[in-house]
Parts: sequence; C-alpha cells; structure tokens
Amino acid sequence: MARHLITSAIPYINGIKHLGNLVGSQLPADLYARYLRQRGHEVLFLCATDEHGTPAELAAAKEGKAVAAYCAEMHTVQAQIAEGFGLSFDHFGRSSSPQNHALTQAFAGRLHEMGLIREVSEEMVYSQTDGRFLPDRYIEGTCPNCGFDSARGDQCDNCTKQLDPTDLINPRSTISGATDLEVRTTKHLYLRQSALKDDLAKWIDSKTDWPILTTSIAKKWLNDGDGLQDRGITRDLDWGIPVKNGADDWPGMEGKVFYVWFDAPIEYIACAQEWVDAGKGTDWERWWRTDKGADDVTYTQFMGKDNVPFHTLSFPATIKGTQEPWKLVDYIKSFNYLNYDGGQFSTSRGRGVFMDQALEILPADYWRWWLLSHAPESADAEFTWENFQTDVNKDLADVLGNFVSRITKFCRSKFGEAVPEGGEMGPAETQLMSDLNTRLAAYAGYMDAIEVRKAAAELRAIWVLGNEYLQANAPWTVFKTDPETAAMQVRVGLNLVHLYAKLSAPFIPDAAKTMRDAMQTDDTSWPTDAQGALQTLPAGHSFVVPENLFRKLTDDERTEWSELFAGTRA
Ligand code: B3M
Ligand code: ZN
Repeated sequence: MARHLITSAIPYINGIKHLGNLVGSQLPADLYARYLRQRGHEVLFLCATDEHGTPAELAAAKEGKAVAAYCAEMHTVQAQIAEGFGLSFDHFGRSSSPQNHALTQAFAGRLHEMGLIREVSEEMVYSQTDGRFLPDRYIEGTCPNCGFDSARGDQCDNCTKQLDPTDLINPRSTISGATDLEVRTTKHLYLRQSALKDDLAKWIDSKTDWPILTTSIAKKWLNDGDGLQDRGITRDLDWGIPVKNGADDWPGMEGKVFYVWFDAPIEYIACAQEWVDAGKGTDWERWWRTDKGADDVTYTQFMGKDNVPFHTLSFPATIKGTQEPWKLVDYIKSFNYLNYDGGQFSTSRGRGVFMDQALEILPADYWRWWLLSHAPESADAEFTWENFQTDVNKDLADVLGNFVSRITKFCRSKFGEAVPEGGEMGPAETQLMSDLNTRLAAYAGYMDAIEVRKAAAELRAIWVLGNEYLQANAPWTVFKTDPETAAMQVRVGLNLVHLYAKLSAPFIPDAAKTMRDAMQTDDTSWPTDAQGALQTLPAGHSFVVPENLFRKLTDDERTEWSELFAGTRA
C-alpha cells in the first residue's frame, strides 16, 4: 500500500466551470483517485475554490454583492455541483481560508529571509474618486489603434492590440466611471525566480517520464527570450491575502494583497490543514512535510495546459526558495483543450455546456464517460452533440447496459434470482478468461500511467468481451437442449456483471454502484485475474435485476440540446 497525494487545479470562484474545464483537471483527478483507492492505496485528494483576484471582485460587483459573501455563496454552489459529478475530494477547501492566509504570509516571510524578494517601485493608475489604484482591467477608454471606445487597460477587445493603461484615450474607472485618474508611484514585491532558474531547469530535466505537454511548456518558459522572469507577487486590491512578512507587518506594503497566483497553489497545502481542522484527518504534515513522513508520498497534480507554467516553475520556485522540507510534485498530468461544436468553450462569453446545465439534462455518468473517453490528452478534442449521442448510445446503452440487462433478465426467467450452479467451464470460458486477463493487465497499466483515453478504450473492450461471449454462446438457445451448460454460462455472465461493477467504478461510479447493488455485494476490491474474478459470486448467491443502467439519447433530444446550447448563456 502506497500513499498518494492528488490535487486538481483549483477552479476560479467567479462562475460555474464548463465541461472543458472539468475534463482538464477535476474529472481525470477523480478518476485516478478512485482507482488508487480501489487498489488499496492511501489517497488524499484535494481541491478548493480559487477566490482572490480581480475577476472575483468584478463578478461580485456585477451581482451587487460584497465579495466575501459572493465567494461564500459560490463556494457552496461549486461544492454541490462537484458532488453532483461524483468528484470524490477528501476536502474541497477555499483559498480565502484563514489557514491559507497564515501559510501564504509565512511563505512570503521565509522567501524574504532567504533573500528572494525584491521591492520594486512602479507607476500605476490611481483613481482619486475610488481612492485606490486601478488594475488594468478596471480601466477603460478609447483604443489608440482602432478608436473602439471600450478598450480595456490591458487589451483592446476590438482589434486585439495589447495595451498599457496609459495608452488609452480618455481613460475612466470601470468601478465608478471616474475620469480623475493619475499616475502614481507604488511599491510591489517581486519573487526572484531568476535566481532559481538553474535549479528549476535541472529539476525539470530530471522529469523524463512526465507528459511532453508538461515539460515542453516548462522548457519554453525557462529558455525563451530572457528566460525565467522575476514575478510580481503583490497587487493593489482590497480583496486578497494582506501582504505580511510572516506574522509581522511589511513596511510600505500597507493596503496591498498577494497576487492570486501566489496564494492559489499554496492553498494545496492549506487545504490539507483545512481537511484536518474540519475533523476529517489528523495529520496534514504527513502529506506535505518530507521531514514528517511525506517522503514516501507520491504527489500528482492535474491541470489544463494554461496552468502548467505556474505549476512547473512558479510554485516550485516558491517551494524550493524556502529551502524547507516541503513536498514537491512528483508528476504533472496536463491536458489540452476540449472545444465545443466548432469553436471554443468560453466562460466569459457563456459558450458551451456548463457543469450545472449538464447535470440538469443527464446524470453524471453519461458526461463522465464521454468526457473521459475523449480526454484531450495528445491534442485538443471536440465535443459535438452527434458524437456525444452516438458514443453514449453505443458504449453505455448498447454494450454495457444491454449486457447487464440481458443476462440478469434471462437468469431470472429461467433460473430465478440467484446464481445458478451449472456444469464445468469449457474452452469458450478458457478463451474468455485469457482474453480478459490480457485486457485487465492493459487496463490497469493505463490507469497506473494515467493514460485516460487508452484506459477507457480497454474498459470498453472488456465490456465488449462479455457481449461477444453471450452472442457466441447463446445460453437462451443452449438452454433448450443443455440447461446445465446454459446455467454455467449464466453464472459466468453474472460474475462478469460484478467484474464490470468493479472495473467501471472509477469512470461511472453511479452505474457501478447500481450493478454492485443488483449483484448484492459490496465487494469493490480490484480484480487482477479473470479466474478469480469469475468466481466471486458463488452458486446460490441471490441478486436482483437492476433498473435500466443507461437509456438511449434520441435524435429529438440531440436537436433540442444543440439548439438550446447554441447561443450564449444568459
Ligand atoms: N484558478 C485557473 C483555472 O481555474 C486557476 C488554477 C489555479 S491552480 C492553483 O483554470
Ligand atoms: Zn482597438
């Protein structure tokens, strides 16, 4: 039994995530966590909401709510949706927690002590009416390039030109509309990432087993242009973690907070503290401090490709810079993008299917299966309603659902609701077990390697083996002349249902539970050989015919949904 720490990128608090976000981090992380638990390992699976930064402030303002109250509400909403998708976090924390405040301030203090923080004076736009510095996104004006009158301080959305706030003509505050803006000098803290460049480069080079997607992005940032830049870790915002030097005030930094990307990854650690403080665990250091037992932990992170630089360089710089015995990530699984019906999913434009909407139209397992079996691993992938309908109907309804329904109903009608005894197994069963053994090994191999699509393909192939076995051996025909043999075939079939319940649980936990309940067992142990697996339900063991596992999606539904989700979300 090994110990596995698993984290998923923590979703921003402002709004509900779309299916592309889900398949790029939380869902595959859940797949892996469920698999490892089933294999008997000790797993700590953590996620949280990422609550600081400008977008959270803006979203709260838009809804006319205080930002703290907005975040508390949205955290509950996101937690409920995560539960709806069966995401089996051991704790779903909050980056705004007191634990993260203290830990982030402690990290900054320690990095300062190690000589890795520099103070920099910068010119920034100050609004007298608002009484605050305005981040780029809080300033709008006329684009000097195209004349668009609502260009933002960082970019013109009309002509895409990158801008500085001082480039704008007639700049105004988006908070108050005030135009009494002026440029003032303000001080910020920079993390001296450049001083850690060689150490980071060596570390990344040693990760020869990481996905190419992960290491290529890391290397690009290490080697491009001037290499790894020092990074501003403070902002002039109200909402966030106040800048402190450990527990002490930081002279000159009054009224400033840490940059959201500085405190967000630290929440991975703080979340383990929250888990303990919530009474769900007893010792967080055992997972995070290599001097307190975490040296035998394997730590795996899941994220979309846009988050890779922060996890391969910035967060490791924060950790390494302290020279304290914090656990470093062992493996970073990153994902490309899932596109939506000929374009991109977009949170800001409300394009695509969002997690809450998905659960309103279908149970989680339909989504889990389709998303995971199409995970954007080697390249971007695309969601289309046609593909979704075809694959769900084929894999879940025709192959798995149909198998389970056929074998259980046939048994009930001929032998009653208990596993029949029957005669000895023959050559067909020997062949089936040999095929199963090959695929069981391949499936486990892919799950161990977090090859999500390949694992899904093996699982599907294992379901197909059952259908082919029934089709080729036709117990309903055999029954007429040789009921003994038919009974044995049915016993094999019912044991396959139990085997499928076990193997399918990481992908489709609800259907797996329905199968397990129907077979009246709570044995979820991971099967390693087919011979053993096909004997777990002995003759005489009673079962019930389950509800239909999956229904088919109709053409009408497909048309309705593709129209319903064609526009943008209100
Ligand atoms: N919140 C970005 C995202 O939700 C960001 C991840 C933080 S991970 C520490 O995709
Ligand atoms: Zn423009």
